[in-house]
Amino acid sequence: MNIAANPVVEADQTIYLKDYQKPAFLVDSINLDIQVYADHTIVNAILEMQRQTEGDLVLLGRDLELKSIHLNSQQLTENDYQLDAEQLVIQNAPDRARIETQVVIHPESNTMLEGLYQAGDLFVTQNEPEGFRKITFYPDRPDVLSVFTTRVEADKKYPVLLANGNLIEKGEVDAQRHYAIWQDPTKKPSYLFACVVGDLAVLKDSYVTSEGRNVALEIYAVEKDIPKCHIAMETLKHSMRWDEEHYGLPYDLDNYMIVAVSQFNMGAMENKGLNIFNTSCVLADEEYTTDAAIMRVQSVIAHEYFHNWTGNRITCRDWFQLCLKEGLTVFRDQSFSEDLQSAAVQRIDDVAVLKAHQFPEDSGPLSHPPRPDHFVEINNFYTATVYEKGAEINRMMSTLLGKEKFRAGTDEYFRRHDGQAVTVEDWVAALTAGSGVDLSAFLTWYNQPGTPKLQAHGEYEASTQTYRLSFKQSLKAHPKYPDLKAVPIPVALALFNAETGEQYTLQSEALFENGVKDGVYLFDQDEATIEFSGINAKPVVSLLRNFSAPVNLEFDASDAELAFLMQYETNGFNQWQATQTLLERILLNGHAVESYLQAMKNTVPALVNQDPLLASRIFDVPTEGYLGSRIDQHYSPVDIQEKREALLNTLARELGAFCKETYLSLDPDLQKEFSQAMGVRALKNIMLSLMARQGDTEAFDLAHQQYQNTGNMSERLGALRVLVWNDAPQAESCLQDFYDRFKDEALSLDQWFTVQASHPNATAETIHTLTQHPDYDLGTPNRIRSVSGGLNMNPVNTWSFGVQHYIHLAKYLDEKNPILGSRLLQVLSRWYTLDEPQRSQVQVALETLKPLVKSKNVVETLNSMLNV
Ligand code: B3K
Ligand code: ZN
Repeated sequence: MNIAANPVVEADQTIYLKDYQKPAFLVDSINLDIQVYADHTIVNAILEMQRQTEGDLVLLGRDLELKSIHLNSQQLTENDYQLDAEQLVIQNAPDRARIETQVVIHPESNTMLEGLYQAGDLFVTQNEPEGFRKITFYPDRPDVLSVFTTRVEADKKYPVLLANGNLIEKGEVDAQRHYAIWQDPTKKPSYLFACVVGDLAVLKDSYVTSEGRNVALEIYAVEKDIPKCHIAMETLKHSMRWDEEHYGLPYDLDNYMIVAVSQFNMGAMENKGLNIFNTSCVLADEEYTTDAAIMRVQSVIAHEYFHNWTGNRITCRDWFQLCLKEGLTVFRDQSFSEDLQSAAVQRIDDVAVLKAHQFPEDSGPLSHPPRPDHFVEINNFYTATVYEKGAEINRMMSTLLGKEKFRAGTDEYFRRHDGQAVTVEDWVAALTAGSGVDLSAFLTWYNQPGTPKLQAHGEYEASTQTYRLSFKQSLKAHPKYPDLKAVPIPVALALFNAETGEQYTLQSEALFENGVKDGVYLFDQDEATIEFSGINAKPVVSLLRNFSAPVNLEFDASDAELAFLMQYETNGFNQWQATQTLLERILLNGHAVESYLQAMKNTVPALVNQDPLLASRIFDVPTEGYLGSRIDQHYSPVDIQEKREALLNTLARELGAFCKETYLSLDPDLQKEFSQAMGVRALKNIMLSLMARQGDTEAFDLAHQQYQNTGNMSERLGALRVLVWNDAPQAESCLQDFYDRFKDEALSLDQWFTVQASHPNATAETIHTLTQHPDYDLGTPNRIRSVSGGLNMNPVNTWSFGVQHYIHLAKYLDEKNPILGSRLLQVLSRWYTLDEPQRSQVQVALETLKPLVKSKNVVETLNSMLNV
């Protein structure tokens, strides 16, 4: 009998990419029989295994109570195998091995939300990356692909019994219990296995693929949430069409199911034909969820659907290759979202996330290459670097190739590798072969950490009408990666006539020889200079248009030139980028605020009518967290906050009349498109918050009216935020009203927690009160995040009383839910950049946590964080 506790990190448990070995045995098929009871679950498994290479037969298993094991019908005794907390090993196994096991597991007490677990009245699975080994003994690694047949049996009080593939049989066991048998025709790795047992309602639809396959679509949720599943269903159909049209990829099964679960560690999971979703990523309804949440639902639905090809049909050889499937799938879902709304705003939002999370991660103790070469706990590597920087690498290659060649490359990838478990090298090789362009230099991006610095310097020579642009790239030294190399950087650029605002055409033979093609220069050395001729006056230059590479750009453009770009740049992303660069100079380098204010006054009024969504983003001011990450020396969060507040107050004062006028003139109900209405709502909320900064009671009245007169969550929450954050007299009654309206709507109630936790003047007492509230629940990650995430919106609060909050959670979750515990602890990873005495205070708090935690997840994160 084997009951292993949560594994303790002993000795060195580091796993290295260089040690990869093929598994000795593959699995042709697996028959699973899962019998769910109230206080235990019995899992019978039959594995038909076949030798592929020399070595032991290794079955991975964790927290399993082994009842029996047979090899080719012979019962094995404890002397026939070696069993420890992680694996069962049979030496000298025959080349064909039929392994039958029976184990008992305990989903009812599984708080880690990994493997099979009970969430309220529902039993669900989460097996990526290594959860399947908590269900049965199996070679639980992504390069073992097998055909799964699953029998699920449970009490009839759970009418829904689901697993991957097609339903081939269902029936009664007795008066009390029933069963269903599912077979998945496509071979898959165990991390894509899923099953669900519960009492759920279903929204049904169908879709006919480009090949004429009729696919039954089903979204399962609790009855009262079914009306909130329509947007997800429409998005699913849209994604299916989009993948056919853009990548030539049709769906391959007769059904596609999605199940909404309220207790889930991340956003969603792409299990083959049976996605499991956090309710926050599937339920979308203007009354209960915000516009931002609706956009997220659309992107996650598309993301999981796109995994069917990039991840499922072609999977990863090992977990070091995680960014192969995640980076490519994020790039695909970002492109999909760019088609749904303003492409510029989608890019702005994606880059804002990259800069706010990935850049700081990559410059701190948790920095790692998009494809790491070692890890202790793979769950710690579902990071912004793997996902977001991984996506940027694909975007760079696609920018360089252009649409047609990129498509030829992806076609070749799917042609070569369908049904296989592959590596990043395989991907780049297929793209190269299909497009005819050698992309092998991009492998460097996958293999080294850090955000490259790109320095650019321009010089204009009037006598020859020549403009010269010099580039230099560098990377900060990294102790673990001494051989850092130059990377290929596609620099999308435009030159503008400073007098007329017109753009120069950049199509000439000479430029082509310089390496500039279709407005993109591929800079792939340490240093280089390019020349533009026929430029009749000193131009204003816009670099990295659309953020064509994930680098830190240092370009000596003047503030006036940035202000010019805010007004005349035709690329919406770079228009926004110019505001952000200017603001960073004002906030961090003491530049004067005037050119920014003037440019805002020149730009915004026209934009408000043309593109309210873009106008709303032009009001972005870099977050305190991002600004902190841009300071090289030690810094004080309070200083940054004061400067940022002062800037916002100036903006509010200068644009006071404009804000009010704009607020009163805009009406989201007059917009036809969702994305337009969303833009108007976003802009109105910004206007309201700027007005309220002046302590203007009229602004409070307007917010109060907005709160009361709307049925839309973005409007209601925007108003509530303004009232609560400014301690308006109406705040208390609106908070109470919000609670009364939404106390039974978990996602809306999460917002109620967040709005209070993110109050700029929140205190330890505020957080204590929220975490003691009867609706606070340590078993529901969304609820934990609603407070922890809200608190972290204010770094001043995070780094003062917040430290104890995160440390306390990490300690508690270390045992209960280490995946989440490790993630929350990472909020503190930049402690070493603080001024004294805060730096030492946080360090002591982290050191104190060290002897108190045991899980690989939290221990690895804590060790890395302290090792700076
Ligand atoms: N592949 C899953 C993530 C699994 C995370 C495990 N800790 C969701 C996604 O990226 O689509
Ligand atoms: Zn993914």
